[in-house]
Amino acid sequence: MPSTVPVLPEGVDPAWLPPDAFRALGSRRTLIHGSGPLVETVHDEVTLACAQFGGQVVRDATSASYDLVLRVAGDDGAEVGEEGFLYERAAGTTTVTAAGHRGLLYGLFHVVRLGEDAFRGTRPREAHRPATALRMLDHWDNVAVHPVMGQVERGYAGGSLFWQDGRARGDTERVRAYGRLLAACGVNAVSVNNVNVHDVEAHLLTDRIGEVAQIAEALRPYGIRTHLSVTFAAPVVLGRLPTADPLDGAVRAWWAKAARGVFEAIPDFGGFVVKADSEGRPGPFAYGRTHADGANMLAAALAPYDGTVHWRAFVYDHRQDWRDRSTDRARAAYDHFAPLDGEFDANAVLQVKHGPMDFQVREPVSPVFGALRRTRVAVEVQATQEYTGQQRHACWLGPMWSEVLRFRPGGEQGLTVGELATGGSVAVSNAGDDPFWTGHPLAQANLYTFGRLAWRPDADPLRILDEWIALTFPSAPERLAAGLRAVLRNSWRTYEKYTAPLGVGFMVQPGHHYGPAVDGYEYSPWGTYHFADRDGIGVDRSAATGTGYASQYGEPWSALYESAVSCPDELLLFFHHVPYGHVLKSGKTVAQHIYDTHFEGVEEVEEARRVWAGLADLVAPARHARVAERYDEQVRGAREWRDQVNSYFLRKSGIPDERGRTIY
Ligand code: GCW
Repeated sequence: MPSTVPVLPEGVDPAWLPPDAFRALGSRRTLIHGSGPLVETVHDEVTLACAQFGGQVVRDATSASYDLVLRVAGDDGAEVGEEGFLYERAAGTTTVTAAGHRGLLYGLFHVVRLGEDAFRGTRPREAHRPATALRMLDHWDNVAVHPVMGQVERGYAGGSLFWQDGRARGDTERVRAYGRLLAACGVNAVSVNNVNVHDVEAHLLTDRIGEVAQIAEALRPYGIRTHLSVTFAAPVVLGRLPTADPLDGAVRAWWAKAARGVFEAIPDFGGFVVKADSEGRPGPFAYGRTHADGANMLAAALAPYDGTVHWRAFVYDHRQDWRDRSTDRARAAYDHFAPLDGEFDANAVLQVKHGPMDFQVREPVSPVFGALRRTRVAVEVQATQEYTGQQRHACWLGPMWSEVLRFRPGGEQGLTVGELATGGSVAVSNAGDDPFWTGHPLAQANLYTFGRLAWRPDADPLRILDEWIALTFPSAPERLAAGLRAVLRNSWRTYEKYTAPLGVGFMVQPGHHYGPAVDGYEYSPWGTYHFADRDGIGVDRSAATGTGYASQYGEPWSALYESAVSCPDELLLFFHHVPYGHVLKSGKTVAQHIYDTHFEGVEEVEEARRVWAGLADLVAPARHARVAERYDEQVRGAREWRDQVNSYFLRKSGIPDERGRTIY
């Protein structure tokens, strides 16, 4: 039997699973007990590690003592569910007990993460289980290269891992390697195509489902279920029906048959992801139906097979008149979906972007999480750095996602977003066929952190960063670990400093969204305005005088955001239009804050580049060079942002920099 463990193609970076990360495991005596497909994966993993480091692996024996016992024990581990495991160490033996084979795989990677610590001292029984059953990466991958968006929409890591030359890749070794990386950080679902489903990709649902099945087969040994983005218009474009009306009998029958075909090809298929009535995609509005009608129709088709529909809440008017101040894009998800609360079927999940706009460097948490108490929701973040430097800039998003997941929409006593998102955690993937997987090698930390936060939304992101460092650089001296921490831990805040200030968002080049253009979207139909004039800047979203968005929150948030006095500085311009002389809680005026943060942001990037240069002797040359080259671009980009933003506000406001620095 060939091993499940993929052989990485020549030149591909092992990311957080280099052989050395398995040293502690591979040099021990391990007993594996139990059966199930993923137990075979666990067995192959341990076998390979032992072959490399001199350990031993034994199957289903009883006597003798082992350093590590990995066992599937049915009832014994039942309290931690299908994917959880119990972990303990006593009398020189470390034991992982799982109720099912899936849990054993996660238990194995837990041992890998602990390294030598897994084999020291004693540990009382600990229960580990994921916070949510769905931890998914959405790939915005096109099968055919799109004339504008390319192979991967908003992709900054080369081509697709799944699709090449208009078809599923024949060689699935790399796909399996991806699945392995994902399993090691806790991800268990992947959606394999873009939510903007174009003509070619529509066929994956029916006549090209075999290609999806090929991908599913490669991911399955690592516990990953495959999902598919589908177009709402499928009955028309594929089935040649005259309508896609969700209440039409023939349309419903068409979807039921399509779902049957999918599950015949992929028995453990996860479900559909749908972007409907959004940015030009077809949806139920065309037939006078609601989004609940649309989602429930697909839920009904999937229900016989336990499939789930992930229906995206990213629905807004992208043909807005900038002259009309009463429309507010931020309001859209709540306005569309709050009235439908309670109307979605049990296997329909509403997938909500973490903020009300679109993955900006700083947004408030979407009010939808607090409003929909009778709907299963999933939280969607963006690992692909569309608005946060496009994997040319180092920007570790762990702290931002952690803030979102720990936010309590109902106030201190209420549940967190991580707890409310019972429908799962989803990230738009930042991976592609680039040798480093993510373009910027340090962007691997975002992918890893997402998986770990999906597993445990209340985890400390800095500890996850340390985990990633220890796995990725297993024999790293402390100087390297300290350097990596230094360049990453605050990189999100640094990025925020040199880009759009105080939560106002955008100010990017239209279309590709890279680099500054303060007024890039100001008079466009997209609804992403900052309203800067000679006197002030910001969007009045208060209930008293603005768009009323602030009142979509419950207390204490609606009161906090309503007033410019109580609104947190970092969100001030998201919620309020204020004069440049407005004094922030920090004691600085808005104008001075803009100048100061933009100078600081650039200095911080310059410092990060220096720190990275000083690590050259500790990092493999190819990786070091790739990151160094990205830092050159980040420094250039940050200076461009600084100078455009500072010059813009100096010219608009006429307020000089207190410190007399050069502004153009
Ligand atoms: O962030 C925006 C992107 C689009 C994307 C859309 C979405 C897939 O600019 O490229 O489309 O969001 O989330 O659907």
